[in-house]
Amino acid sequence: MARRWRRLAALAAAVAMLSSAVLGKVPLASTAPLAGARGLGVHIYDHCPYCTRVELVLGWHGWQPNRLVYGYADVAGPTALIGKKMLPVLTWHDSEGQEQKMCESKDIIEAVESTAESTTGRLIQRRTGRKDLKAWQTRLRRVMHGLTRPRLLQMPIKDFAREEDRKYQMDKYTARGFSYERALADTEKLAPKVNTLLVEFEELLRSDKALNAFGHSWDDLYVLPSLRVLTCVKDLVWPAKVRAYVEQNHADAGVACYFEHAC
Ligand SMILES: N[C@@H](CCC(=O)N[C@@H](CS)C(=O)NCC(=O)O)C(=O)O
Repeated sequence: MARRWRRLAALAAAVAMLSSAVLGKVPLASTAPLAGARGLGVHIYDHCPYCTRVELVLGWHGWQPNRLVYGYADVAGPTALIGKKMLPVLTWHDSEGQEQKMCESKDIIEAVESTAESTTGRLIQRRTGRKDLKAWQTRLRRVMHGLTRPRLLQMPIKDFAREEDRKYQMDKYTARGFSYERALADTEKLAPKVNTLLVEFEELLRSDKALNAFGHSWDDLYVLPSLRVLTCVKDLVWPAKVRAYVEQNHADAGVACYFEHAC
């Protein structure tokens, strides 16, 4: 019986290794996937929250990857990387000069964190599951997109530089019932709601740079990209502490916010 279980376990491990290799990911057993990595490239959409969380962690760890931004309607570019139109993707050459690619923001962040473990140490603790934070995020999600979707199209980012890129985003959300006209007409209704949420957010911050007193965690990685996207909305009033939290964390990572282009 025990031998049978051992055989099954060995088979499961082999399947895990194989699927990892097929997907171009580093097997989880690797403790420092980016050790000796050269020519790091981070392939992103500037406005994408999954991409921002990856850029934050790379930046906080001092990595300065080549930043490759794609037009939102560019299907061929991302597909050439991983076989589907989805970003972020991290690319690099390993210590043997082999090209490596990794998708899924969580996997990329874990690769960065586990590689740093032996040198600078991990920076990101697990998500806490704070109920106050979860409730706040749920309320924000309900009202933020009406403000951000139309305005992101006006930001000077490669994502939406071409007419076809803007059309791609509009078609995507219009097909789900989102109305750009109605959203813009609702600005005066939506902005005060988000302003209230920003005031409430100040109370959730338990240190200047992080949501929790112990430092950065996945709580911050879920929230900071949403707050960054909100920086494209001119009508919002940012409490000083909240603005400092957003600006400082992005500045530390070398990631620009949209404050100066807000409309
Ligand atoms: N689970 C993925 C999600 C990535 C994702 O959804 N990326 C979006 C951009 S925000 C994407 O590439 N969408 C392609 C499209 O909408 O055409 C991750 O965490 O990396």
